[in-house]
Amino acid sequence: MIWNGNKESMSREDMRALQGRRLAKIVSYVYHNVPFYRSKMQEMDVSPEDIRSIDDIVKLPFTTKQDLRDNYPFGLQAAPASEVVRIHASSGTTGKPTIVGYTRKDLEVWSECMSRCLASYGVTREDVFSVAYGYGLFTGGLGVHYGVENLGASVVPTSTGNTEKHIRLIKDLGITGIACTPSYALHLAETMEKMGIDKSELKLRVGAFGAEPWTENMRKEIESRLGLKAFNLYGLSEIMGPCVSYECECQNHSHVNEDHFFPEIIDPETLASLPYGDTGELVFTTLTKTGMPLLRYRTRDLCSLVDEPCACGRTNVRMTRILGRSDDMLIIRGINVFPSQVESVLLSISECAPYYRIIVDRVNNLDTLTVQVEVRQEFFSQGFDTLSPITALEKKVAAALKSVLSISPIVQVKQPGSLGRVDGKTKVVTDLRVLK
Ligand code: DLL
Repeated sequence: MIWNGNKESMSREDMRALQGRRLAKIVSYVYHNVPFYRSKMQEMDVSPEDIRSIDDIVKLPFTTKQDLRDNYPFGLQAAPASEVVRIHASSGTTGKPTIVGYTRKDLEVWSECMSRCLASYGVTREDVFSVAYGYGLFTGGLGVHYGVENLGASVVPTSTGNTEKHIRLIKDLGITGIACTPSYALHLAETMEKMGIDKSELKLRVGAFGAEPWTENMRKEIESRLGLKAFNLYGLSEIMGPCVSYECECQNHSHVNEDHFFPEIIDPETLASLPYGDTGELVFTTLTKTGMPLLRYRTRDLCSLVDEPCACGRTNVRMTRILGRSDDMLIIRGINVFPSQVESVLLSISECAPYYRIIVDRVNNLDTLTVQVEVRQEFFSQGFDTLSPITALEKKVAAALKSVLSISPIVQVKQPGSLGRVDGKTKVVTDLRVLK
């Protein structure tokens, strides 16, 4: 079902006119309320009056995660604090998270866009929907939650955690829909099989999966093991959270809610705009956000845009699956992890040498993070030949990493010089997950 036919099936011409009007308004708003944007635009000699149509977007400055970090925590917020009603946070490249404040109007837009996604997956008021993304600073839990309520289906806020209890609830409550990361969906399937529960005993029929990359093969596996139809859901906290784009019944790329989030593709090296069909870095401008509007935010996600009409009747532009990233961010159990965050934790612990490795793997469909770090020579010679100080140090490092990353890593403390150097530097990240 199309939730908002007016906006999802507009003529391309009307959509571009609407986007142009909204862009002019948002540019004037940030120019007058966010000193960061005003000075960037002044440096580029652009004023709000220069923005008359959506094509003028190329005159505007880009925004990066580094800009958000430099203006931590509220420097890019346009609305006064009294208008902000919710604050979320996502990982930054170092210890500092990215803070995003939402006004009441932003939350309404978020729920509206999320309801469009769910309706497109075929969710109706009759459905009972389990939201198994994390509730908290992460946008996944609350973002999907309010979309389900807004649509009028029942929401079961299961969040992440006890998988067996979750499966019992799916069975006992007759849960028909689920939202979680695709890897967690596979983990659910596996746990279910171990518990001796067959998918025919469940009423699951639809799933909204995202927050991490996944493939067509994973889709087939999830569908056959859980007995549901699996749809892609894409989003990022800086722009809104889950709801930025969504698959329809054709499952041929994801429709962008482009009346609110204007997408562009650029060459990540030259920053030149690329035409539809070309693969490059995805960039979004928020056209209606009032809490923290962003101009030309560089997502670092690589994909392409498709503007051919879709058989479902929606006319909004589609984006392909995310093919990779133009930075080194890892997504582990749906959580964004930058190697630099691991490094800054290790460097803050005096016993650790600056030689480490990060190994990411997938065991029983759950991502694992192993951090190997060399102990400094001076601590090693002070008695690291016995096991207990090593175990204690491993625990200390694991606790420090957990508090920054929100993921429990396996920490292995290694002897000085044992990690091997490549050109004087250890190869830092090994990702053993093969997305088949
Ligand atoms: O992951 C928001 C979200 C929650 C999306 C639940 C979908 C479902 P962040 O933590 O800010 O926000 O991470 C955003 O995750 O730039 C992509 O690299 C990746 N990502 C999100 N959805 C998908 C997807 C949430 N469907 C980053 N496919 C993005 C591939 C995805 N990658």
